[in-house]
Amino acid sequence: MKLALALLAATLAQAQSPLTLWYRQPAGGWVEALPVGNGRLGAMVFGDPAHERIQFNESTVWTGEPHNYAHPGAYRYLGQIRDLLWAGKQNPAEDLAMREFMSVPLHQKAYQALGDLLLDFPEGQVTGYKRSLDLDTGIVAVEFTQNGVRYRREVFASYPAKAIVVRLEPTPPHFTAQLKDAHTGALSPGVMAGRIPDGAIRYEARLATLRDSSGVTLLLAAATNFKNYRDVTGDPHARVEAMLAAARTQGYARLRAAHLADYQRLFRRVTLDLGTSSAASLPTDERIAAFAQGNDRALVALLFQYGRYLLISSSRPGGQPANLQGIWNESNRPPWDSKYTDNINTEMNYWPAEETNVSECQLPLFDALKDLAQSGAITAKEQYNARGWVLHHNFDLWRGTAPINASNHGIWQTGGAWLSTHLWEHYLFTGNRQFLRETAYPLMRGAALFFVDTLVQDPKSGYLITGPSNSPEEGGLVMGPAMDRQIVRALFGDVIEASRVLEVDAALRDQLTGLRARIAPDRIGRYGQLQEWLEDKDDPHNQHRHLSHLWAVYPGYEITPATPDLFKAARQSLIFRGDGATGWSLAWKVNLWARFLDGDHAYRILQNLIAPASDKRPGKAAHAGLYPNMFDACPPFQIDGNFGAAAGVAEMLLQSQNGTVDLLPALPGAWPDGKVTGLRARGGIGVDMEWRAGNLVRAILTADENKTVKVRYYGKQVEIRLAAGRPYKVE
Ligand code: FUC
Repeated sequence: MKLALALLAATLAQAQSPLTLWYRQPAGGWVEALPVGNGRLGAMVFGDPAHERIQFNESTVWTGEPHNYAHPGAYRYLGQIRDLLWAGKQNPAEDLAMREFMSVPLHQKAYQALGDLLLDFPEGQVTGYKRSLDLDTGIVAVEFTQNGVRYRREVFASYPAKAIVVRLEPTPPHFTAQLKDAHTGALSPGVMAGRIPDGAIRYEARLATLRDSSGVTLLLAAATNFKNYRDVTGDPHARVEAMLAAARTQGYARLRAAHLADYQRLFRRVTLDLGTSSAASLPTDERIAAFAQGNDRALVALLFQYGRYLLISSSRPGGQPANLQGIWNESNRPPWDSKYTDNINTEMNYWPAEETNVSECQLPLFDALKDLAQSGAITAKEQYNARGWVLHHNFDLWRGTAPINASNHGIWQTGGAWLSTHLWEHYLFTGNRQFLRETAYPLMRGAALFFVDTLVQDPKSGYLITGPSNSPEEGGLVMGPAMDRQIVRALFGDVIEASRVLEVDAALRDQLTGLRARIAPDRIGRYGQLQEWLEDKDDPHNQHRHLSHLWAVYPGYEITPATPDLFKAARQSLIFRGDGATGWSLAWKVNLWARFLDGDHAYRILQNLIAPASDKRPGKAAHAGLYPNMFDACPPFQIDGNFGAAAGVAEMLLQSQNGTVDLLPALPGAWPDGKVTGLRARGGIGVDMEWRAGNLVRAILTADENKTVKVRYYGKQVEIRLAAGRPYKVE
């Protein structure tokens, strides 16, 4: 009896744990299944008692093979394309570019599914079913009672053990385990190996079964022959064997403990409490459905922490960066190839990395930038006859950097420049000079050199502009869109600053300073809007998902309250764009409204984001929101919205751009009381805060190094002196 009560109490406590997603039924479809991942392996757990499906991915399973996509000699057409654009002949310019200036081939390759682990158990009546994902442990659990026995299935992806671990407790009367190859459909009990039909990737997945007195542990390892974007000479079999050999020497308790130690070291750095309500005791799918009718503050905190969980699970040092779906993909023809779209989506994936204290999760992106700087140098040379490196609006496992798909939106020059600003931000947040010197600066410098060589003078205004380019993804091929100019100004500014910190490249610094001042400034148009293009041609009724010209407000910070006219115009542009959008666009709007210091408006956008998503079905409109598993829907599922939303919540609570640490800059009325610990501000500063009735009770700032910082809260600004490692209380 006592035990039963204790069990019941434990079950209830878990049901209401603020860090748990949970459901009363198995997943009906993929967007109901629960994700686990260790950065290289990802899996979706469906949780059917009798027929478990664990669909899994490995991050280097892609179509294609090592390939350089640059279009040899394309630079010979550059002048002609520009002249056509300057003569107002956009269609002929796009046609010429389509013929002579595009990636070879025109499309990049696709991320693939790898397989399913299928577990079959005896059928039978089940009671007390529950399926959950505990973000505090990174463990998916499936629990139910059958024939009087309470079963618990646990699944996690271990970074230290390099494997997906499945635990069955107690040992079921009997069960079968099979691997199903996502490319051939073949079923096999212990090993699955093959080659991607369209390409050079070979893969192997292998299952090991370990039994002990209290249950069964299944270890799933998978690997490919991918070594790097130019080398596929790895041996998947040897890799998988090595992974399993190491993992199988450990019992379940040790595997679990090692996973917790690794995962919690990252996850537990941040806590967020926005208060709770009765809705918090409901299953997660029901909470999403009910969100609009109430104020389920704890669901916002859950979404925030889920973003951190997903980043830890899909982007770990040594692996690939998080792609359009992170690492989770069921299809061999996924939407947009589940690759890297860097005219917003890839960057958004990393927006929460620094501020929410999982900085090292951004390292895979920086590794990718090292590759892209190499392949992008070839594209720069062949297509622009320029130094440095360039990345257009997509890349793939093979680090394609040339313009893909169509000239009216594929030719967009500032992907590498934008991603390079992440390098500088990483330095600002961490203060890691070695990283700045060895990794960041050479990449940033190369990204800037490309524009030193390619900025051209606008014949009308005399200013410097980029081109041919695009304001993602509208308006076609143009010269000098606002976003490009903002990004290049930011990049040049970052390189100038970095060269000062490192005391290098004085001549380049002067040159960049001179060029930067000549880049066409932002302009205010006839509707009081910030112009998206050089010409005053914005349509105030345009509610396009991309908010490119607002880049300088967020993620950039050139336009701030200190530039009041531009700030007002940018705000007007955002108002014109409306409060609806695709998933990731909503997430961007949350961040933008936070930067406009309007917490209530940011919260209104969050309400649009936290709504049941629906995909396009006959007779039914698609709309953005959250799927039952809280994956964000563009629709379809794209993980950027999850990451952008997590960043947005952080941005509402803390900002640190432009040299001031701003506490609770955009706190909405909906969150009068709360507490957050472990956020990070630029300057290497940790921030904890507690507020009540909308007022800051206390903030604790802890800096990595001695420094003086400006802190602002509720219009008050103070300057404080922080001693390294010593918490400073602001009240
Ligand atoms: C950009 C967006 C689309 C989608 C795609 C992956 O092209 O405009 O909405 O997010 O990336």
